[in-house]
Amino acid sequence: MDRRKFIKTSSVAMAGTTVLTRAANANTQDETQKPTRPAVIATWPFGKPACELAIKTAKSKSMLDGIEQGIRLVEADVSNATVGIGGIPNSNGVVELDACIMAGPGHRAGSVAGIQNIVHPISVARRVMEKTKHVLLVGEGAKQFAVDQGFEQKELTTDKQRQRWEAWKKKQQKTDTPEINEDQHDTIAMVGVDQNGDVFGGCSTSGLAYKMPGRVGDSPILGSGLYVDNAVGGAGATGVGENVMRFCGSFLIVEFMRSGMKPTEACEKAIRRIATMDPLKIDQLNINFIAINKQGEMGAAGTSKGFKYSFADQENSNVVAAKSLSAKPIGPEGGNQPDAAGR
Ligand code: SD4
Repeated sequence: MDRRKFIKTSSVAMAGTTVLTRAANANTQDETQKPTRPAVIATWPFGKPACELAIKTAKSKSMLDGIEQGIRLVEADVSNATVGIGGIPNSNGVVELDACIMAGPGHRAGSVAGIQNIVHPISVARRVMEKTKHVLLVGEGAKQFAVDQGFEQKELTTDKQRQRWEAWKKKQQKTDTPEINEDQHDTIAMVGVDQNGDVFGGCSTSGLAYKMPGRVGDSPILGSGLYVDNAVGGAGATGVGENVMRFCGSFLIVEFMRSGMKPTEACEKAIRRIATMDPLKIDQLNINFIAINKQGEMGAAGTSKGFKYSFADQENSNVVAAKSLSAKPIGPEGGNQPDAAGR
C-alpha cells in the first residue's frame, strides 16, 4: 500500500472487530477495491444486521425483498428509538412513521408519511408501489390502506418512550416555545445493488423527536431521504430532514455520480453544495448521506464527526466511519448518536 493510501485508510475509525480489506478501505475503496455485487449500504451501526439480511435475501429471493426485510428488522426492534415500534413519539406522545421504497427497474416507488399504529411502514410503502397507482399515502389514509391490506394495528409508543415523553412535556410547559429536539433522531436508509446491477433502496424513520404532529421529514420524500436511478446507483440520508428536503439531497448525489463522481465524493459535494445555499454552516446542518453506484462501489459523508455507516457484500460486512466535513462531534447530545436517541 503506498503512503497516501495508508494515511487515508488509517484515518478511518473502525467499529467492530472484523477488520476486512474492503472495510479498512471503506472511504477509499471506491478508488482501490474491485467492487462486488450484490452489495448493500445502510446508515448507522444498526444497519449492519439489516445489510447482512439484505444480502442473504437478495441471494435467495431478490434485492427488493432484501431491502424490505433488512429494514423490517430495524423497524421491529423496540430498543431502536428512531425507527418503527419504540420510536420517539411526536409532541402529542404519538409515534408517526415515514418510509419509502424504490426499485430501479421501471423506476417504481412507494411511500407513506405520518402513518400511525403500523410497525412496518416499509412494507406498506412497498404495497403502495405494487398495489396502487399512487406513490405517496399520508396519515389516516395510509393507515386505512395498510389495514385494508391486512396489516395489524399496534401501539407503537413503548412505556419507556411514554415516560421520556412525559418528562419532555413537563419541561416544555415551563417554556414559551416548545422545543423540538433536532438532536434526537436517526433513520435507516439502505441502498443495494443486485448481481445484475439493478438498484433498490428503502428508508424508514420515526423522524425528529417530539416533532409537530403532521410534520413529515425527508425520509419518505423521493429524491430527498432516498433516491435510486437504475442507470447510476442510489443514495440515502439521515439527519435533520429539513436540511435535506429543501435541496433534494439524495437526487443531487445520484446526479453527481452520473456525472462521474465516486460515491463518497458525490456525498461530500452534495453537502458542500447545500452549505453554499443554506445560512447554516456545515457543522450546524446535521445531515449525513450514504451512496452506492451501479458497480457496487460505496461511500458516505456527514457534516459532523461520528456518522457511521454499515455495508455488506457476499464476503464482508462491517461498520465504518464516514468522511466527516467538520470537526464537530456528533453527540453526546449533539446528534444522531445511538445513545442520545435513548437506545
Ligand atoms: C427526519 N431525516 O425525519 C429524518 C430523521 C433522521 O437522523 O434521519 N434523523 O428528518
